[in-house]
Amino acid sequence: MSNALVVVDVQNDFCPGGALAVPDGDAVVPLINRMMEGADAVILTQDWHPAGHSSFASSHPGQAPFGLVEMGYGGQVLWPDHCVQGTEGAAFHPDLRTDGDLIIRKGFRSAIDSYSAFFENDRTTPTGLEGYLRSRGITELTFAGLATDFCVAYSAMDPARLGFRASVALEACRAIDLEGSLSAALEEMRLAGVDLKAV
Ligand code: VGL
Ligand code: ZN
Repeated sequence: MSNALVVVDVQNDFCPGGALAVPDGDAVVPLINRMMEGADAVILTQDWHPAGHSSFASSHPGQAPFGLVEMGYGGQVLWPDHCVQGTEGAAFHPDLRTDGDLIIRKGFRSAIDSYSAFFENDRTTPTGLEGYLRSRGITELTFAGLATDFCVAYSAMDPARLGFRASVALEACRAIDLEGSLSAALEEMRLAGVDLKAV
């Protein structure tokens, strides 16, 4: 049995001062750096959008950030422009250890967002992470990072349905908490069989 730590989106734009800052987001960095030492494999994810991405409110005339639109694949929250490929905002937090085994980028298709490290928001387009984990014999996943109620939650619920064991280290996560999205995400994760490790 082999375990992987999956570090979700610990990028400048999700930290204080960033374009989509998660309150206290940078507080997870020292804890995650320590968690990396005990893992058999370390995988980092990076939100990686082209300019003009369809999840940006700026791409929808008349819409403001944090509004909701219908996208064909379902509801999509509109975000401020963030994690644009190659920008400082898309870079990992400068204090985060990035000497992990794999960096998986997501959200790079203009027409579709990807919260999960496994599938894009249509829930069917794969990122390739499942195959990577299976070919390395990894069966257990621990998630940490940003944001608890979006990319961490979506990333942790997919492996549960794919047959991996998944847990979330809540202490090493921070949330956006948009209109109750944190409590909703915690409940959904519980129902999906994700082991929530207490703060
Ligand atoms: C995220 C909103 C938009 C996240 C990414 O990392 O949780 N949230 N893109
Ligand atoms: Zn994004």
